[in-house]
Amino acid sequence: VIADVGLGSNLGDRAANLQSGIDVLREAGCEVVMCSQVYETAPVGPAQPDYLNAVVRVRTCLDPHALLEIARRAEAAAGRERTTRWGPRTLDVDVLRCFDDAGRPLTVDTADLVVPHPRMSERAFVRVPLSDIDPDAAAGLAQIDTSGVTRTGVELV
Ligand code: PH2
Ligand code: MG
Ligand code: MG
Repeated sequence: VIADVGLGSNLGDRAANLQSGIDVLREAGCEVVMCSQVYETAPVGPAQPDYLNAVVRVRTCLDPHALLEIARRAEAAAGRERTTRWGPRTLDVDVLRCFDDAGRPLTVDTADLVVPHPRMSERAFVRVPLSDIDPDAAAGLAQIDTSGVTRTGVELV
């Protein structure tokens, strides 16, 4: 499975938190094949600090639910506390899209996981980094407001 995974952080050492998310994905056997730039983004939802956001593409033999499990483990490892919905967090790891080995999109629609992520296309903090790793995602980017999204010099490895 190829999966595009969104990373976000707006508490603590944000860049280190994003990197720790990537590290946990790798330890779980995900091969990181592409990594977007890191962007600083205005918060969507309740007032809270600005985020750093990035998207990585991974290749894995995990199925989408197993990947969700790893995402939660990565969030917990970064000390995430679940408070309010859309509230501030040290690390958010979202399974955005999945593809089978032939490159066909996979869909999941269960209580705990919906893929593709239902709100990803209208969110500039997802679309802009996703466009770095997928030129198709760049199409239509002009139609959404990307003014709250700025590139940082931060490099994830
Ligand atoms: N995540 C949210 C809510 N709001 N805003 C930004 N800029 N970046 C995020 O990653 C984000 C958000 C819930 O997952
Ligand atoms: Mg999220
Ligand atoms: Mg999430």
